[in-house]
Amino acid sequence: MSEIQGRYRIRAVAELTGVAVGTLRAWERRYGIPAPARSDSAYRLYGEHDVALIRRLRELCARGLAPAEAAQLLRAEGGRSEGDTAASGSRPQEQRFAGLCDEVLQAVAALDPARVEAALRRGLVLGSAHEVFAGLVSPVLGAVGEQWERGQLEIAHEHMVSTLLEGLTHELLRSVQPRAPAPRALLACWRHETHVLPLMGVALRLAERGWRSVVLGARTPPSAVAAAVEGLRPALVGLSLTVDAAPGELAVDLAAYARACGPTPWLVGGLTAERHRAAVESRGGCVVASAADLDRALGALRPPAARAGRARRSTR
Ligand code: B12
Repeated sequence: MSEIQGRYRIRAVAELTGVAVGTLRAWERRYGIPAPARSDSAYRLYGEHDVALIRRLRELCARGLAPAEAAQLLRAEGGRSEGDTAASGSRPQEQRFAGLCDEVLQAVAALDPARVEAALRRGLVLGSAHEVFAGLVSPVLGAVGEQWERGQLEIAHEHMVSTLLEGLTHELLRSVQPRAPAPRALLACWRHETHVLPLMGVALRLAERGWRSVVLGARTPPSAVAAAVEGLRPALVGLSLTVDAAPGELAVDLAAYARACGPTPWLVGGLTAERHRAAVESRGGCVVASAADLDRALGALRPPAARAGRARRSTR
């Protein structure tokens, strides 16, 4: 991959972003995004910011926006990439999504799926896929849970919004999954677990970190994890546990999941995972209690591909 003083040539950028060379040239010609520097011999030289902008443009197109609309949106954002947003601290996430969360919740209360979906879709362009999850999907689910506990919403409301959010998060994930040869994570819910949305949040976070997830989804028994580990040889297995298992059952399950993962590193996360830290660790797994924990765990197993990529670049 050709990189000159921290800058990439167009073929390297095509490889990094999955956007064809011709499309990169067309976006620059038509929309001025990005506007790479030029070398003395007039080659385009893209910086990290340019690469981030291209990824964002690609992501918006994959979410159904026409390239011209996506470019207009990026211009309106001031050409900020996701990293810049975090760095500048401009317009905090909660502010960006606050009005929309309320709108979604009102539509949920009215049992109006079309309105829920319309509001959610407006949120899709307000941040990266993971920001949409953290800023909109997760708060909506939390609020629905609270309103249900207070008796303000029925199970029907919770089911309706969960169904819509499942579709939406799968769509988001498709739009940001890194291409091969990205390292692969296998994600599954504990064998009695139906809360699959937390797992989708994990997949979106992993995508942002350059991992490609295969999501097996709800109620995945150890035997299914074993078969998938055998067939896919993932670099990581993630198991999600929201609802506690019956006492006694968990220990048996843990032993079976540990066998299913074999030498593949495995993480357990979710609402009730922390309670089982000692048991998980005694079987060789690792409990992840926060996003920072996940980043640390990923850092520790930073995939061979990335290490090789860095090494390759530094030799030039
Ligand atoms: C939506 C929802 C549902 C939906 C699920 C839809 C779906 N497709 O996922 C439906 C309606 C189906 C449902 C069913 C049930 N639910 Co429910 N549900 C919820 C609700 C409202 C939101 C959950 C959610 O998705 N949160 C959003 C995400 C983002 O949550 P999160 O945990 O923060 O996820 C992050 C981290 O935990 C972490 N993480 C999670 N997994 C993993 C894995 C790895 C590897 C890593 C690294 C990180 C990680 O990363 C995630 C993303 O950032 C909560 C209420 C609440 N306040 O949480 C109740 C809640 C979770 N449900 C609950 C219950 C009891 C049930 C039922 C048992 C009810 C019943 N009696 O039938 C059933 C479950 C049956 C079963 N066996 O699983 C309880 C659980 C209590 C407990 N801990 O035991 C809650 C807390 C409600 C309550 N207050 O009582 N539910």
